[in-house]
Amino acid sequence: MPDIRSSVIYQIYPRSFADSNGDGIGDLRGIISKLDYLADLGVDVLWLSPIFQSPNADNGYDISDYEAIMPEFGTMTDFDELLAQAHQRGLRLILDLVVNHSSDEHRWFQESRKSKDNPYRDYYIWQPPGGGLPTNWQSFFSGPAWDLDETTGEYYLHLFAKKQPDLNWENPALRQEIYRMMRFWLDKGVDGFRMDVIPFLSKDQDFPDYPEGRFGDLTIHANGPRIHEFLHEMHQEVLGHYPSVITVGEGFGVSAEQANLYVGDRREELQMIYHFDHAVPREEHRFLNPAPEFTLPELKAIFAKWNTALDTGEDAPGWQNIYFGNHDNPRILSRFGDPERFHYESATVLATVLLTQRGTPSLYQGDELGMSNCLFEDISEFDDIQVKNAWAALVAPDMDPAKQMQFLKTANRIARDHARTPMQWSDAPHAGFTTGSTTWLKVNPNYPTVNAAGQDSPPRSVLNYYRQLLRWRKQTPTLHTGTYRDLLPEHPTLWAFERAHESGTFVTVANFSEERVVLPAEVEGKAVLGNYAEPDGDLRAWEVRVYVH
Ligand code: TEU
Ligand code: CA
Repeated sequence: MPDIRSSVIYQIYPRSFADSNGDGIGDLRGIISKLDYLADLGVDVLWLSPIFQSPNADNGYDISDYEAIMPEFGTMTDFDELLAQAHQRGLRLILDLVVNHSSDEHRWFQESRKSKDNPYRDYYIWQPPGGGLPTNWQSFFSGPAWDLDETTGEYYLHLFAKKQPDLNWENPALRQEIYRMMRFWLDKGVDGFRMDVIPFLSKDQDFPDYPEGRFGDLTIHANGPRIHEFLHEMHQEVLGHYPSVITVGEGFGVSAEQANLYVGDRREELQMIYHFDHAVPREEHRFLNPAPEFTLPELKAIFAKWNTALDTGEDAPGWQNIYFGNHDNPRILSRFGDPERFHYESATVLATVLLTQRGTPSLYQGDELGMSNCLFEDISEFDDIQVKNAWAALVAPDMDPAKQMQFLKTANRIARDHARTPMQWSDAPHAGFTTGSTTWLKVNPNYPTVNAAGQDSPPRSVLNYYRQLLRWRKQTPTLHTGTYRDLLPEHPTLWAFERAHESGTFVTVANFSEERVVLPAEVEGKAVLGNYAEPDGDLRAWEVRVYVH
C-alpha cells in the first residue's frame, strides 16, 4: 500500500464535476467517465464530497440516509462500479463522513422529535426551554444554534443550519450505529474517510454560555471534553481493523499546538488533519465587514508554524493534509494569483508551492485548469445556504442599496459558490459539463478560454504543468518526507523554502508578484523545474523554480 505521504488527494464536488444524463447535475456516472482523465493527471486518492441521500439544504452535508446514494447522483450499482473502476486504475477513493449532524429528515431525527421517551430521543441533543434558549450558542448558517420543536416543546441543537441537527455522541448506541455504517462502506472496499467538522463531536455537557468577549466564536465548540476518547474508540472499533485506511479530519477550531492530539503517531486517532488558519474568515457578518486577504508573510508563517508544531511535543510526529482551496473557499487563483493577467504563471506558482510543500496535498477540482472566481451579478445567482441566509439576515430587512452593493461585492470575493460552479471540460455549451440545457449553478463565462480540452495538448498549459509536476513529485522522495525550512520568512513577494532529505535537497522559489525580483543568495543549486523557459537570472512575473543541490 502506498505511503500516504507520497500521495496526492483530488477533491471532487460531485454536483459540479460531470453530468452524464443531461439534468444539469453532476453524478456518479459522470465521475466514472472522467476516471481516465484523473488517472492521467497523476493523483492518487479521490475524495468525494457527500454522495448520500440528502434533501440538500447544505448540498449533501445534511444526510438523511448514510447508506443510500442520493438519487440525483445515481444508484448503489453506479457507486460499486465507480469504486471498482477507480481501483482498476490504481486510484483510491475516500468518502465524506458527516457525523457531527444529520439531516432533520433522517429517520433517527424523525423518531427523535416524536416524544421524549422515543428510543431515538437521545440520538440528538435536546434541552428543556426553562427561561428561553438553553444557551446563547450561535450556528454557522442561521442565528441561534437552538430551535424549539413544537411536538415536545424542547429545543434541539444545530451548530449548522436548522435542518442539520447535531448528533448526540454521548449516547453509546448512536456511536455504535456510526461505527457500523463506517464498516459498511469500508467492507465494500472504500479506502477511507474525510471527516467533516470532526473536532465538534463532543459537546460540553454543562452547556455553558460563551465566555465573556467571545460571543459567537464557533471555535469554542471544537475540541470538546470527550473528543479524543471518541476518536480513539472509533479507531479501536473500526479504523484499526482496516490497516490501509486513509483518514483526514477537517480540523475547524484545532490549533497547531493541539493538532498532534488528533494525528500524533501513537495516538491511534486520525492519520491527517487539515486546519483553517489560512481559510477565508467567513462568519456571517463578514459579508458586510470583509476581512483583508492574508499577506504572503502571514501565509508563509502559517505553513511554517504547522510544520514545526507537528514535529514538536510528546505526541510528535504528526502528519497533515495541506490545501489552498476546497468547496468552502473561493478559487485559489482569485485569492492568491492573478487570473486575468498572469493566468498560466500564477496558477503554476500555486501548483508548485503546494505540491513541493511538506504534507499530503489536496487539489480541488478545476484548480488544475486554473479555474477562477465567477462573477455573480445578482443575489439570485447564488445557491449556497450560507450566502442566502446571510443576505436574509443582513440585507433583506431594509434592502439598503449601499449594503446590497457591499454584500454582493464581498460575496463575489469570498462566497463558497465560486468553487462550486461546474467543471470546465471544453468550449462546448455549458463548458461540456452537461448535454442538457441548464446547469444547477451558473457556469463561469470564461469557459471558452479556460477548459480541459483546450489545455490537453499545448505543452504550455496549466493542466500539462500539473501532470508533469505530479509525476515528478511521485518519484522524488525528498518531497514526501523531507524537512521544511522557510528561507525568507519576511520577504513580501517571494516564497522560498527548502526540503531536505538524504536523497537530495530541493529549494522552491516562487514570485508572488509581477515585479522582477533578484534571485536571493539563499537560493542555490541547479534549476530542475519551472514555469518559464530558461530559468536563470532574475525571477520574472509570477515565476517559480525548483532547484536541486
Ligand atoms: O465545513 C465546516 C466549517 O466549519 C466551515 O467550512 C464552514 O462551513 C464555513 O466555513 C462557514 O463559514 C464543513 C463542510 O466542509 C461544509 O461544506 C459544510 O457546510 C459544513 O461542514 C457542515 O457540514
Ligand atoms: Ca445528472
